[in-house]
Amino acid sequence: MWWLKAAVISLSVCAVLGGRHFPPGFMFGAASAAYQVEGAWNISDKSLSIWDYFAHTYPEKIVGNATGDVACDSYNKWKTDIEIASELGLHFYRFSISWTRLMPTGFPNYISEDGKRYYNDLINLLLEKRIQPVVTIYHFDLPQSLQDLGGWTNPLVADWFANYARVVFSLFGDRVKIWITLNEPITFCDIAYNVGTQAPGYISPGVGNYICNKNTMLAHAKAYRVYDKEFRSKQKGKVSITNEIFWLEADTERDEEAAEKARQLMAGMYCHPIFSKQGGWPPVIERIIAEKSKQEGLPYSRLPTFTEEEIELVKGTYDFMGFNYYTARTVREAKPGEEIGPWPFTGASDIDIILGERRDWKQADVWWFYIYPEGIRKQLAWLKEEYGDIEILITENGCASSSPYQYDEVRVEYYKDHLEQILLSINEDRVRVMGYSVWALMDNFEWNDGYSVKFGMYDVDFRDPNRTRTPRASAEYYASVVKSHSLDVNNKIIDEL
Ligand code: PNW
Repeated sequence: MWWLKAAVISLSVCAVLGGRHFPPGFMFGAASAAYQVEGAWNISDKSLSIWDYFAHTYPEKIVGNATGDVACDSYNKWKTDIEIASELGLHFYRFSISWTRLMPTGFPNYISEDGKRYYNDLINLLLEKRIQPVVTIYHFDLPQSLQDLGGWTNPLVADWFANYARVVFSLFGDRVKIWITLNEPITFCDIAYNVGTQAPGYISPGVGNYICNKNTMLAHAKAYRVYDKEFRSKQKGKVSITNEIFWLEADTERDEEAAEKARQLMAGMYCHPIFSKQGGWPPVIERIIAEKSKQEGLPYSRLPTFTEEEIELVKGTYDFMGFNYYTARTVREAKPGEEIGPWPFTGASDIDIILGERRDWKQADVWWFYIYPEGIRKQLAWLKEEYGDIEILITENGCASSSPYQYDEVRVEYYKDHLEQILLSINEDRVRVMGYSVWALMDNFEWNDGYSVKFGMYDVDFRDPNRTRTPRASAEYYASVVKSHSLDVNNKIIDEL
């Protein structure tokens, strides 16, 4: 009965290794975004996006007056990008499409041949190298011409976006099977309109952010419905949205209610309309903003309501859930009269909360970045509890640094600690995590931080016209994780930690 023995041995090997192994089919990837890497901002028939305009018009809002004019020059260096993705052994590469490169007028009356060629080349070579393209349709770079018409605060933006998405599906959907409609609407609604540091740079806290929030939900939903009706049966892909969520933890036991309120604001405003059974806004937030608006003498809520039809349109428009995780905060109720800082992400002042950090959370050398690996597991558990047993793709996770160091042991440790927590989520909490993507494949234009903040597994030399990419220790570590499909890796970096 040799086979029985063999079976028992292999089962016990699995049991020993199981804890450190990722499930079969679990996908490892890395990510980028068009404006952050492509450069070639005015090449061919490409028109201006809001980030082209913002970086050129308000250089003082970006560290070192940096722009994405050249960035990593991925418009020309895309083959090198695929080479390094290949070197890492990635199962997928997540990149985004530049709306203004593909559809310079913003509308589907004109498709750029050059834009079409660029993304076709990229997708085809990825597939040739057996790397699955995971495509974000929108990553912060709205056509400036649509911004001039109000951008994300004009309700028509939902149709503009759905029409753009239709073009993208029809051109690339024969080969792209995983789609992210919008990346982090919280960033381009809440940061953008609460503090004005992101394009388009308007400040309208408590008003613009909520209008934008509603319109992103409709835009995502309309694009999803387009895929459903016109493409799904032929193309058989999956479509969702990606949200960025900080894990928000009660400061003390007494603060649990405040923490839950904060989660409903940060996660709920962008998840509840899509992923919950009821749809619409998270009730607690809808109620609070309505009350505040009344106190302010408004005859209606600053939070635009969803009609019944809109609730139905948006509800259930997902095939999985995209989730970006970087960091965490503590939450407590504000004391009466206590000033609430200009916290960019939330209408924190609308819900009277104060965010903080724990002393034992290590800080990466970037101001907003506290390292709390347990937060990713807690957030995954919360999402499952709140919205049900949905497949989750971790579309971004990674560590910021301000130094270009080659030996980036903080980043290596960050990946290892977060991947350990993800394994616990999968094995203990039974959360269906389908894959994991590092932000970022290489250093790139980090929005307001310009090139001063780095996330790359590859260093990019931005003084070199060649934009040479050089692997860091984290690249070597990640490649060994991907290769062994586990955290049991022979890697001297880990031994030295
Ligand atoms: C994400 N914050 O955005 C984006 O998807 C990427 O484009 C970006 O490069 C990456 O994270 C790293 O920042 C964020 O202020 C923007 O907390 C802002 C914050 C976090 C993430």
